[in-house]
Amino acid sequence: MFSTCFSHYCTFMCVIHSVFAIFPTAAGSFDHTKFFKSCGLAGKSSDDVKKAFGIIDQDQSDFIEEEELKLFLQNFSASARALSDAETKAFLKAGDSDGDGKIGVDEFAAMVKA
Ligand SMILES: [Ca+2]
Ligand SMILES: [Ca+2]
Repeated sequence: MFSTCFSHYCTFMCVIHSVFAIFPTAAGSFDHTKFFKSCGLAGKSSDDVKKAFGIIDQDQSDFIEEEELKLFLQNFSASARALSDAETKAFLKAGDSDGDGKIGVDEFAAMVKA
């Protein structure tokens, strides 16, 4: 999926990949706060956070919909599991502050930096 190195994405994706040692493998164990902290995204510039958003927003709709959120981990590793429905809903609820059922770039940034 993102196996090609896109210059400036490369460093970013390498950081992300390095967290796989601590990656949640058991269903129900995903914790987005821990994830963003451990992958270093929380400390990235808002430009980098926007780039990450653009990767997760696969259909370029400017929103991360539930379906994209479910496959969130697979953007970082093709072999990662999909989130469970419960995890996806919890993740969405945590980020969706205006309640429209999807995550905008501002909501994403707020969640990453939380
Ligand atoms: Ca989208
Ligand atoms: Ca929203």
